[in-house]
Amino acid sequence: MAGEGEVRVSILMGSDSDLPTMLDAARALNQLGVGWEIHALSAHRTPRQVSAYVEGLEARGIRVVIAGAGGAAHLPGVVAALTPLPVIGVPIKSAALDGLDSLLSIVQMPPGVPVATVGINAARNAGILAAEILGAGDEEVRERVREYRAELARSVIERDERIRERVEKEV
Ligand code: RP5
Repeated sequence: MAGEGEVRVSILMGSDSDLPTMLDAARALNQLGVGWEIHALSAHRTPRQVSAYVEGLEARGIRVVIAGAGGAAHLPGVVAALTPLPVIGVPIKSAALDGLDSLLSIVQMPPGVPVATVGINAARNAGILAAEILGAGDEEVRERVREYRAELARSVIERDERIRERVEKEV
């Protein structure tokens, strides 16, 4: 399964149970017109498949990896260890520790092998960040990110106006 257009982002997750959260990354990339592919492979349960998959990414035109995992969330770090492509880690909210375990597992990488970590369950931000990374070298994507930000600002300004109308009525 892949998003529309040239596939430049890999969305990876440790389990299909992460999918509901990770879909937000695909939605953000669709909105910004960036093609993606998606896989569920585990650093612990399928280490060889992870390695084979990651080693094929560059040749297939992938430029950024988004990797989500929960608990002992080693997938983003293992992917970063296997490729020079930038890796964005998404800590998945876990049942036992509310995702703090996932966050710390992903963010505390050793010097030399970084993972750009977003907030717990913040897969949408991971999608936006992936587009921004691509946008650094692609003016069209950069322009779409700029338009998205302008739209975001418009919606905040609109809500600011509405909140004052509400306050005038209610106070
Ligand atoms: C992690 O373990 C996965 O990323 C997932 O968040 C968590 C639980 O996996 P399942 O037991 O639901 O497959 O590796």
